[in-house]
Amino acid sequence: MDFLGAVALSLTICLTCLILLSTWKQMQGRSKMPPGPTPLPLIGNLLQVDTSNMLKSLMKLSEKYGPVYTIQLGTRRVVVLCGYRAIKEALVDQGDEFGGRGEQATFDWLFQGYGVAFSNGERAKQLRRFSITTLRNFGVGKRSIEERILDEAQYLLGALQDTKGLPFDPTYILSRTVSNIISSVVFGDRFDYEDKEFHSLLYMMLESFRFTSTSWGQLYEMFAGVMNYLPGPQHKAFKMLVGLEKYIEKKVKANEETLDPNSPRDFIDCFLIKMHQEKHNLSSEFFMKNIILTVLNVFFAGTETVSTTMRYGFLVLLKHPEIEEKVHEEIDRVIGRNRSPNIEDRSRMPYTDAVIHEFQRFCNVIPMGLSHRMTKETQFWGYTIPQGTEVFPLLGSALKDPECFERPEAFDPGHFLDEKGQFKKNEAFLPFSIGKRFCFGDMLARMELFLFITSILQHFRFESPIDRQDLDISPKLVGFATLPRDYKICLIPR
Ligand code: D3G
Repeated sequence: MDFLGAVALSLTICLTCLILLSTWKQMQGRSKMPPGPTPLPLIGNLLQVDTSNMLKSLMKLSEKYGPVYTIQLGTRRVVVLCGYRAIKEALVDQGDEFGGRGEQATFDWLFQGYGVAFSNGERAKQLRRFSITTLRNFGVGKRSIEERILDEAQYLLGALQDTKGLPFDPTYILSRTVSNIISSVVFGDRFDYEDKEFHSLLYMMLESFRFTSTSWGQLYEMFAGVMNYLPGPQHKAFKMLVGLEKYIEKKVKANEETLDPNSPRDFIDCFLIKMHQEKHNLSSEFFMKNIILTVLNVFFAGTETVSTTMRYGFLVLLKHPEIEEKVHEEIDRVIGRNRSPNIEDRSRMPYTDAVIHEFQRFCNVIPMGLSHRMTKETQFWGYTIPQGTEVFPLLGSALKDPECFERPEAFDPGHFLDEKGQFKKNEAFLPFSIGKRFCFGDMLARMELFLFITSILQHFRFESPIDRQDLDISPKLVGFATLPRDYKICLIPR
């Protein structure tokens, strides 16, 4: 056999082995798992999904395979939970078993299992408890954070005045304001709106968030192993994440040099103090890598989710001025024009509260939630799910569950109002997920949404520079996040 023949033969053998190995891995323990489409070797069920809208594809597959099914996404075998009931019975009723964290390939590239959001086991437990306590100590859920939000709202109103009623893209004005709240908790201070470094942090967050929501980003979710070695936009996203990590590392170092253990200034100080207290504990989770990456989790999640929801919400209001009008009416009646809103107003403003809930439901900011993982082999709905299997709770499928919402595809604040116009809860409202790993920034997010939105609408009304008919409120990207289309808005003082 000549040399080329030998090469061809070895390649064929290698490929055959790879295919056999992949098929064997895909089949392992599958018989008792939830049903699902038959995977092909190497690519799994790639051909059955549309990476430009994974939520839609996965919901469509559940019409055939039911609310609990198995899918092979490239190298990952995933159990999909579709609809409120499946999500609740898994994440709440069997919370311990479903409480592990799965992958988010882009973010995992940097996080590698460290930091509060993408970790597992004892690490996740310790970091989560610490983060919740520390946020609370810095006023989250209390009067002091309310005051911080209202102060920031004044800066926001100033920036909005400066637009002089001319059309502008609201993305960065909103993200600066929202980010300053979590920044003052984690870094001890707000940023000036003109701060160039702040702009670059916001750009890095938005761009990496955007990447995870693109078709390419979703392809990376399936084939991270190979795509790490191929050129493509994933490398730009990595660069953005490294930029964020470097900034936080710098802040942590600066805090270390000026630390007074008796008066912590921010979240970072608290973490450093904890690290000191536990320096003799070999199994402590409070070390440098976990500080940096936990701060990055909190900073990122605390910026991008709320600002995307507000940006999407304002586009919806441009499309539906009759809804905006009713919010104005309620603000004028309950708060008036002469004082700032406060959090107690919310319970007296059922319509506004319903509109904000409907923003969150309709915007569906994290449509497939964060991936979970089975902590042990578990029986669920008559199936056996092996330990380590990933689970996608399709939060978007609960938010658009036709059993729970009358017109799931429409924007309708009536979803959260009873016949008397009072606020009506809905158990399928799960934008923050549920169970052991639900979002612990929920209170902060809800406070920000209420106070920022009412502050803006107390002082301004919205106008669209283009014809309302031409505004498209369907999403631009649906992947890890849902992102609205680009638009411009005019804010007219009222
Ligand atoms: C993104 C990057 C790093 N850490 C957290 C996130 C993130 C975005 C949205 C959520 O987490 C869900 N709370």
